[in-house]
Amino acid sequence: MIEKTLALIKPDAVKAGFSDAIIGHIEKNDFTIVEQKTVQLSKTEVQGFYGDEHGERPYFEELVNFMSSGNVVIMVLERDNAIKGWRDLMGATDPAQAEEGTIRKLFGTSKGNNATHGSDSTESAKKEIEYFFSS
Ligand code: IDP
Ligand code: MG
Repeated sequence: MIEKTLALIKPDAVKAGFSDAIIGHIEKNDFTIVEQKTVQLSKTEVQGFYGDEHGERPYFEELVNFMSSGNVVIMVLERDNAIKGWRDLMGATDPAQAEEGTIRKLFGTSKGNNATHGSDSTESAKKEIEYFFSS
């Protein structure tokens, strides 16, 4: 089934100059980038994005500071089975646990600084795409 998912290149990877390489992996895996913008998120925008799910977690403040620390590349990816396909291509949350060849293994440095984000379900994909690309 053709789906859309939200993908985000996090500030660690943008700062390290990995954006083009990550986009190369995306294109090589047959995703179409249907929306793309580069922005620096405010703390309030990050809290709005992650707060419902992670607001009570001990790492939440670190996550908000990190995600607002520099530019991010926010994309909508379209493909057959895009949601799971992008999660698989990213690999596990902790780069140390991620499989060889995955984006987080290649470009992430810690569980927090893990290079990319991807929606984890149909509902979150819809919500996250609307959060950044409604208008
Ligand atoms: P996911 O990005 O693979 O869906 P989640 O568990 O939903 O992983 O966590 C969202 C984001 O919060 C992670 O990608 C990571 O940047 C950050 N995070 C999760 N757990 C930790 C942690 O234990 N320490 C620091 N940051 C974390
Ligand atoms: Mg998640």
